[in-house]
Amino acid sequence: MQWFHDTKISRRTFLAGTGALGVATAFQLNPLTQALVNAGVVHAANPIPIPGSGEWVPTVCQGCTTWCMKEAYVQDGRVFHVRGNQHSKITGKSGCVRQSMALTELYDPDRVRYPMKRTNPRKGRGEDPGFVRITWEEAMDTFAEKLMELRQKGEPYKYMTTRGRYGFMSGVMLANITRIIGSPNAITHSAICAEADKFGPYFMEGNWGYRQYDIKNSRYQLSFGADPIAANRQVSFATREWGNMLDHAKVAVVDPRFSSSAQKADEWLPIRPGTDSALALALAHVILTEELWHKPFVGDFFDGKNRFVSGQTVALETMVEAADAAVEAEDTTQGPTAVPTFNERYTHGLVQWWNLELKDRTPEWAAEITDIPVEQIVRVARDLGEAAPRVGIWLSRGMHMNTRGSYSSMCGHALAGLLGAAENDGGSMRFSARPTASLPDGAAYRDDLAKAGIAMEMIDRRGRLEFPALARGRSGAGVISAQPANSILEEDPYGIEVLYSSWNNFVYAQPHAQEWEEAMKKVPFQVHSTLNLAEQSMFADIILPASHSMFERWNVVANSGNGYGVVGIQQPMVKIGDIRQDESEIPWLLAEALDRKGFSAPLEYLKNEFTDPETGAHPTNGDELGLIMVKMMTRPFWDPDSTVGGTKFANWEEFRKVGMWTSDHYPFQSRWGNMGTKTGNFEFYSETLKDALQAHADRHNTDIDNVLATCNYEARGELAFIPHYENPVRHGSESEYPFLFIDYKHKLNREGRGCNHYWYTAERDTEPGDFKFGDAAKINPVDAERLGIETGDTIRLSSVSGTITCTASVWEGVRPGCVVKAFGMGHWAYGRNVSEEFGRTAIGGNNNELIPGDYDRLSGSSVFSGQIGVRVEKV
Ligand SMILES: Nc1nc2c(c(=O)[nH]1)N[C@H]1C(S)=C(S)[C@@H](COP(=O)(O)OP(=O)(O)OC[C@H]3O[C@@H](n4cnc5c(=O)[nH]c(N)nc54)[C@H](O)[C@@H]3O)O[C@H]1N2
Ligand SMILES: Nc1nc2c(c(=O)[nH]1)N[C@H]1C(S)=C(S)[C@@H](COP(=O)(O)OP(=O)(O)OC[C@H]3O[C@@H](n4cnc5c(=O)[nH]c(N)nc54)[C@H](O)[C@@H]3O)O[C@H]1N2
Ligand code: SF4
Ligand SMILES: [Mo]
Repeated sequence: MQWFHDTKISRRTFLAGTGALGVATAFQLNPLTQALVNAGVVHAANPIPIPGSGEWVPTVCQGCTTWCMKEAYVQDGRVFHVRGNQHSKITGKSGCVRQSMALTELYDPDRVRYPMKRTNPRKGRGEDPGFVRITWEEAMDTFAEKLMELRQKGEPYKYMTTRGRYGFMSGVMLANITRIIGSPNAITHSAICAEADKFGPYFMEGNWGYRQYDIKNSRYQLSFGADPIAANRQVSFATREWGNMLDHAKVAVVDPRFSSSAQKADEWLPIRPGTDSALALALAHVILTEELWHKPFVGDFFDGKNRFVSGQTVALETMVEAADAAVEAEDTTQGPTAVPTFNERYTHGLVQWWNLELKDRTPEWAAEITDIPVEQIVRVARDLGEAAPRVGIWLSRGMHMNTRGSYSSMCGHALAGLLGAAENDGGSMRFSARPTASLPDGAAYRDDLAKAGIAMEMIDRRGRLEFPALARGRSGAGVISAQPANSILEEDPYGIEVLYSSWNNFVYAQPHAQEWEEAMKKVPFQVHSTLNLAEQSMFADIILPASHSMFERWNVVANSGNGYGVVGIQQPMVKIGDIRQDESEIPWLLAEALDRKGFSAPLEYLKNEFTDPETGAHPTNGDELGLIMVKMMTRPFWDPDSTVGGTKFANWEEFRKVGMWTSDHYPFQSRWGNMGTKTGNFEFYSETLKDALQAHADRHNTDIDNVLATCNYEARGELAFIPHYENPVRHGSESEYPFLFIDYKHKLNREGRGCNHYWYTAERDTEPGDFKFGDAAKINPVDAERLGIETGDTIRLSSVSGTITCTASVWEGVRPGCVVKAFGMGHWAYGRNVSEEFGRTAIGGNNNELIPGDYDRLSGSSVFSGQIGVRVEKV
């Protein structure tokens, strides 16, 4: 590969004490160039690259879950620039503000550049792990030895892998090899991400997944907490199109925080936290009483007369006189007959929903609960009805990652059904098909020990009575990402003795982070595959320096937007230090190390099952494995004999140069009547959920009401199957913790990654009310005056979970009674820019030390929003 260079940058790692900030330059550089030199992006001696002599190499950004198709400009073995892939029908060459921060992650002087081992056996905050450099061979041999000890004890299930962000090849290392070793415990971060987001869409329209929004053709966007121009999953596309969209669509943003999107919206609805479902139900109430539903999708009353009157039930059937033909024929056998009062077209259970729930959910009722005025609720409902079906209903973690959030998700998404916006032009639709080929799972390589191991209960307790985790409608099919900490501490179902964490920082990113810190002290042997030393690393015994996803590895990543599904490849274009590709080289090295210890199954699996589709060759090392996996997965797109639609390529090399495949445009309305639910229709009364709950209850010899009571939901009887209101669960009493905490993603966050970056801290004030270099907790001036707090004061925030210290910012964009704070600061161990003293002291505080450990158990999700009580005190 001529475009692959090892730049051999010999910077010392953070703990070895790097002096990169002090790069000596013989001449004065302007501040921007100096910053680039400091970050290692350009050479001090020759800071200006010769233009035009490099090349654009396609790749994919994974700075957030938008997963944009990109091109990186590589010259002289360095990456200088990133832009949208010119072939992308979602973004073209454009990109969000964070795309360039990928470069400073790549060239972060604090990156880990070689494997290390811990020399201090004591684990805990403030303990210096005493990392020292080791070889890859020693690292992998130690890892393999620990796994072999577990197998020798007959306890391979005490091995756990955790993953945060990932590429599509991650399953080989994290799940398939783990199962060959004999553990079922491949734990993903999905349930601290947004599983509740999928709950409503699945149980109403059969889509366990996120949605794309046809904003180019929409006439109304209603956001429940989403801030699409700053976060969520369409950021580059939304930032490009939002301005144009404002010319033809109204926007209403429901959020206790005056978000970037709210600032550009027609309506801001600063809702009382945790009460979104009341608002959604009241909107539905008005849409029905005012006959604003989309009849071509939902249907109509048999005689066209609206019977949805507040407070009144509607009969499921109505008696009608005999048909005229029977009267004319004097056929007296045909008396009055019963017909459905409402003829539903592509939906199911509208009248039951109305009778069981909606008839009483008036705007007046909702106004009391939500604090949103009746007139505004009615106005938004009417505008939605007028714009239907070209309406986007945008959900977010803020509205559904709460204790009863599965039902919030249903309440919100139900509006897409009523307005005919589901799977429709100008509305929202599931992700487009992106038919990558799957990789061989290695089942044939599991011996009896492995089979017995993977039959053990999983560490996250999924499927227990109190953890239905109904992903895709199956009891216990979803992950409960936060639960392992508790399981480890209680040794129920058992303890974990070997942990491999890949691309995650659970000690920082998990709610009630203190519990992860405690649990990690208890796991005797841990490996962290990471770019930077992070809080998670501080508990690790072995550090594996991983490739940067965008520039240093082979992988496949797919996404959807603007009606197109896209599949892109990441490819190695540079290499910093002695790193390895996390999803191909690291599994290969582990398999080799296990082989050296006499356990050959993982290596046989990799050598036998993976074949280059062009040459038939098998891999002989991890880099080859990476390329082969990419070619195998993407074959449907470049094999000339393939029958999948979308972009056509003649061969692999042609595909590699473009770097991405694009599907045909989304076929709107094609799923109407074929939704993938039990009835095939959009289920306002979810027969699909009824079956799933019944199956879970049967598994535990109980009834559905008991499942709901055990899992802390209020619904009993048939309410369980429809979108309905549940009172928010408040964590902490109002007297002790009078404020409610609002956590959100800063527009510069690249999940937990780009944070050790000068721009990240220096430009934090790109969110209004935030400070440069600081960690702001924003409160309303009314509250500030009452508490005698001014901007710049040091304040202490406390909740039932813990206490953090940060800086007050008095800002009108917060609903009174709330504290708004961006996720992202409060790292006690990351890098020089984001920790006050690495390994000990953070700048500001981690929101997750305030957020309690609680669940929305039907989806398995962790709680991050709803009503988290906090106390605010001036220090
Ligand atoms: N900038 C940026 N974008 C990202 C990411 C990132 O790190 N940075 N990460 C990506 C990832 S991993 C994910 S999962 C998605 C998540 O994207 P979203 O699901 O959109 O969720 P969050 O960004 O976590 O934001 C929560 C939002 O809810 C609001 N909120 C809080 N409480 C309430 C409430 O009670 N009601 C309402 N209506 N709103 C409330 C907050 O103000 C905030 O706007 O974003 C992705 N996009
Ligand atoms: N309070 C609060 N908590 C949150 C959220 C929030 O909005 N508020 N968001 C939640 C959400 S939506 C998510 S998805 C999770 C994310 O949380 P995690 O799943 O823990 O993921 P990250 O924080 O992105 O993981 C960061 C780690 O991965 C390493 N890393 C970065 N790039 C790579 C790579 O290419 N390869 C490898 N091997 N390692 C790499 C970094 O150095 C760092 O150690 O956090 C959740 N936690
Ligand atoms: S940070 Fe997110 S939105 Fe921005 S370019 Fe990367 S993947 Fe796309
Ligand atoms: Mo996420």
